[in-house]
This record gives sequence, C-alpha cells and structure tokens, in this order.
Amino acid sequence: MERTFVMVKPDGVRRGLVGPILTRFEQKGFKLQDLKLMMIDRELAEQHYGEHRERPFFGELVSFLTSGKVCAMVWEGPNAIAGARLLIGQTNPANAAPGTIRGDFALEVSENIIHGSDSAESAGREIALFFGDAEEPDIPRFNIDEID
Ligand code: 3AN
Repeated sequence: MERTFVMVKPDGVRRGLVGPILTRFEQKGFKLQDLKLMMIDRELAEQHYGEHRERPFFGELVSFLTSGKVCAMVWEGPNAIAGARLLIGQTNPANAAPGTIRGDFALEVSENIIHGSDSAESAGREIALFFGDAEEPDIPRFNIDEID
C-alpha cells in the first residue's frame, strides 16, 4: 500500500472540478484518506514548490497557488504515487492524453488544475507539510465507526 499527496489547485476549485476529480480517483479504486479545502499562504507555497525556486516561473507559480482555495487530499492504494500521476497526465496539458485530468480539463501549463507527488520522498514530505505527521493530526479526527 502506498499513499500520495494530490492537490486541486485554485483554477480547478474555481471551475468546480473537485467533484469530477474525486470521482476519477474513487472510480479507479484509490481510497481517500484525508481531504481539506484551504487557502495556502506564500510560505507554504514556497515550501511546497521549493525545488522550483530558481525557475523563471516560480513567482508566478506561488502567486497562482495563493490566489484561491486549494483542495488538498491524501489517496491510498497499490502504486498510488505513479497511479495518480497517470490519472493526472503530463505536466503540460497540451501534451496530456485525452482521458487524463489535464488532458480533459486544461489547456496551459500555468493553469494545469492539479498536483500529484512525483516520488515516495515527495509524497511523505508533502503529506507532512499539508496534514502534519500522522501521529499528531492538526485537526481532531472522528472515528466513523463511533458515529451513530
Ligand atoms: P508536475 O506538477 O507535473 O509534477 P513540475 O513539478 O515539473 O510538474 O512543475 C510543477 C508546477 O510548475 C506545474 N504543475 C506547473 O503548474 C508549473 N510549471 C511547470 N513548468 C512551467 C512553465 N514552463 N511555466 C509555468 N508554470 C510551469
């Protein structure tokens, strides 16, 4: 079993694509482990995309990510990291195959709807960044079996 971090970016949330995206992950068979709709501040955006700090589009990327709410999620399943990237499609929507999320819903790399972790190391780092350590959840959790 593997866990991955997936985030619907502000363009996806604005366009009402959270539902269709959740559906695709659920239809594939991945299990939703955590989810929150949130604004991210500049510091979190810069930490999340730290590896792109030197790239010419970094400022634009951070402004875009902080321009509206994102939907942060943790999905679990066999090969969840690579599997999520297959559902998401190529970084540049112009090259993303039809049937993928970017292939079906986006046109340009600067607004490509969704992020998915690219490795086990990134997944661990990003889940901790957005949801805190599993041992110390940052919000109270309810056990669904204990709710009538
Ligand atoms: P992916 O999100 O598919 O892992 P990365 O990690 O290469 O792709 O890029 C991270 C994010 O940076 C992309 N999701 C995209 O929003 C943005 N990005 C990548 N390349 C460009 C570019 N040439 N111009 C503007 N934004 C870009």
